[in-house]
Amino acid sequence: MPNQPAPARRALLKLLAASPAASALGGLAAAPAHAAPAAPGIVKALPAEYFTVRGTNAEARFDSFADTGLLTPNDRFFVRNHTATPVLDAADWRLTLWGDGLHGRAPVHFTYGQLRDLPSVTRTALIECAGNGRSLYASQQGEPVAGTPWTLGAVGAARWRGVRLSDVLRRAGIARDAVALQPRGLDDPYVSGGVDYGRVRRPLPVAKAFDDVILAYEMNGEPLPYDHGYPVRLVVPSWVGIASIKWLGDIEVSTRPLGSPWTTDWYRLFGDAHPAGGGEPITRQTIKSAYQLPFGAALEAGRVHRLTGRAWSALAPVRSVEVSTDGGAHWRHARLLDTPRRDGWVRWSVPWRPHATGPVTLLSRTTDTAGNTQPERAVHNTQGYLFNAVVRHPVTVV
Ligand SMILES: Nc1nc2c(c(=O)[nH]1)N[C@H]1C(S)=C(S)[C@@H](COP(=O)(O)O)O[C@H]1N2
Ligand SMILES: [Mo]
Repeated sequence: MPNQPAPARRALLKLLAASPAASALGGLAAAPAHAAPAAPGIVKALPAEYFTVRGTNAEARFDSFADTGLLTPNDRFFVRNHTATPVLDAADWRLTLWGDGLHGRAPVHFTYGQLRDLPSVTRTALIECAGNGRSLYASQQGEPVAGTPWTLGAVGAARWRGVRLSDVLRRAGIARDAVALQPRGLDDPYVSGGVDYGRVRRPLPVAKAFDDVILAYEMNGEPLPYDHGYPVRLVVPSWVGIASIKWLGDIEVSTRPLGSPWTTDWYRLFGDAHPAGGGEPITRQTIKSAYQLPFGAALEAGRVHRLTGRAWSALAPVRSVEVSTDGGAHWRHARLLDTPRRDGWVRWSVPWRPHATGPVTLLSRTTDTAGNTQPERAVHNTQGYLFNAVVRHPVTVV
């Protein structure tokens, strides 16, 4: 991608130019040189113990979630940027709604202050990239896929505060026959392979918008961080991360179905197991579990280890987690440490005393209350979305 270094420079210049922002971020300019490998275009610090930088994105290290609670702290939350974080000012930001799906057909604007004055709601939801776990298609199933080679850390849970999208749509005068919305971000247009795809945007059915979508301005009790969509982002619970448009600038409201490259070229399933020309645009995330342990961790023989992890399903609350410490020959139940909820994850633990030294494969398998269980293999698709298989987690007993 020819434009990578430029956004980084631009973001930094924007950041330095925005003096209240720069002082709010305190030590950034003064950060010691050894602090962190920067990702082009990401504002926050990315210490190597918490993040792996992948191009313009930063994956959270899943093993590092061991010392976090049910919510992922803002400074530990993964970042998925198509281009670069724009450092925006809430004072001159506004949201525009427009399109033939509004009664008056004239655009309607909301300032940041006007949104803050609407009734607020707070809810916990995971944001998880559609491609979370993508690299396991190759490493575990021998199937090549295209896209950012995430391991399991393109997911996080936060408590979001904001306003219901339905409240904003009603106030804007949404027409009875409106069927589709298209929220769009204010980050730079996405250019790849010499093609300008325009600003990041993806259609959302009106039915989902009226169900549980919020326009969030707070994340875990703080104003949204720049990298996570300041001043306002969409949070679309249980859907793939791309639906939760950051740095929201405008929403088209339409009486006809809408499309964008994010529903035609990407975020649908292509490949032998799928309809020719691709499946329907993907919506819901899937079911997963993971150990909070580095791949290849060394564990001492002859003593009891408390293995911990997390399990989540976008389809229904988690019902149980089974683990195997012998490559899948025997399974037992892990203890769930949280009450399973929709749109959240649960922490789990299991004691293990390994005897023989050598390599071992740990497995974990989530089942949810709708009866979905992680399969042994995920169904391949060329872009590596929706990996849901039981992960084979290698460790060594020493
Ligand atoms: N405007 C805009 N919104 C966006 C993106 C983006 O690049 N630009 N990335 C999307 C993708 S692919 C994901 S997975 C989530 C990631 O949210 P996060 O960076 O806050 O973790 O944001 C989504 N919203
Ligand atoms: Mo994503």
